[in-house]
Order: sequence, then C-alpha cells, then structure tokens
Amino acid sequence: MLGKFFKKPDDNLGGRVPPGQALTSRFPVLTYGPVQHYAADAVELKITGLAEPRTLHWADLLALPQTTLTTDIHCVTHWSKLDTVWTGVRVTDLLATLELDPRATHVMQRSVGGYSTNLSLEDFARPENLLAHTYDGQPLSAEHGGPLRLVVPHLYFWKSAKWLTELEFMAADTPGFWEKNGYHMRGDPFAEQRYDDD
Ligand SMILES: Nc1nc2c(c(=O)[nH]1)N[C@H]1C(S)=C(S)[C@@H](COP(=O)(O)O)O[C@H]1N2
Ligand SMILES: [Mo]
Repeated sequence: MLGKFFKKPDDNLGGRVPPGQALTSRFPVLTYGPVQHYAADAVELKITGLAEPRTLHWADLLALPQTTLTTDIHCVTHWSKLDTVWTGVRVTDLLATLELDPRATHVMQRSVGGYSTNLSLEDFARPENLLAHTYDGQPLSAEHGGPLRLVVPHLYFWKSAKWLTELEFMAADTPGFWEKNGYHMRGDPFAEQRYDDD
C-alpha cells in the first residue's frame, strides 16, 4: 500500500521514473541500525586496498573542487524522489588525486557503524556521483548520512553509503551488507535489479 505521501506517476515523466516506483516529495530516512552522530572535523575517509593508502580529513575534502548537482534518487522500497540537490566532491575529482593499482575493478564503500556496499569501478567513476556533505544548501543531516555520504544516483539508493569512512579498492566484486542479504550486486533501478535473482 502506498501512503498518502506517495504518488504513482501517470507516466514515467520521459523515462525518469523507473518501473515499480512511486514519487514522494518528502525525504524518507532508510537506515539499518542506529543513526550515526559525529562532527565534520571527525570525518576520516580512508582509501584502502588496491590504491596508495590515504586518509582524507574534512579540510582535504573541502580543498577539492566543490560541485552542486540535481539528481533523482530511487529506493528499492519503491519510492523515488526527483530533483534532489546535493553539494560535495565529485568522485571523479577524488579519483584524479588517487593512485589506483591497475588490478582494481571494484570498490567497497564502508560506513561508520559497519554498513557496506559494493560497486564496479565503472559505476563508481561516473561524473554525477558525489561525496556529498550538503543537501539543498544545508549541511547534510545525520539521519541522511551527514557529515559525509556517497550519492550514486543511477543505482538504487542502498548503493549510496551514509557516514562514509572507507573506500576499499578490490580486484573482484564482493558483496556488501544488503548484497549478502539477498539484494542484487549492481542494483540498476531501470532494469529493476532489486534481488539477487532479478
Ligand atoms: N551507512 C548506511 N548507509 C545507507 C543505509 C544504511 O542503513 N546505513 N541505507 C541505504 C538505503 S537502503 C537507502 S534507501 C539510503 C537511504 O538514504 P536516506 O535515509 O538519506 O533516504 O541510504 C543507504 N545508505
Ligand atoms: Mo533503500
């Protein structure tokens, strides 16, 4: 059942709404386990695995180019939200500063609290992916993953780790938290890749 805040669109708005999704103008919070609370100056983003190891702190992230993008987001629990506005560091701008081992083909995002989710490098290195610290011009709230989360808008939103603390580069695709629990390894909403047998 869709609640009153969710609306089945009459059409897919020119291909923007994936199959099986309803639109919401609210911003639901989807978190497995507790919300993590910590200050921006406690942010540490560790680069591990098949890359020159590095730890980026808040000032390092703010010293990189800052980008604001408007994107649609799609949760596997059937809600989509159009035109969300995020500010942060493009993943491509971060990658330009890293030394990756050529054997790296995938990356694991890890969060404070233990959440994890995997991506191929191709899905990770897209120009619209952001390490986001700001939503709609305001500091990203803790429940939505502040101080720092990833936003990977072309995949279901479980592929966007909140409270991001580590990017581990890997030579193989390894399942993260939901992927170990029955969700799809890639999670393309337009192909309805919800569960591992989709
Ligand atoms: N660390 C962490 N990141 C997470 C999750 C989580 O439980 N923990 N949930 C994921 C899921 S299933 C979704 S739909 C989005 C929800 O983001 P939101 O709460 O900002 O809407 O965060 C994703 N990232
Ligand atoms: Mo989700």
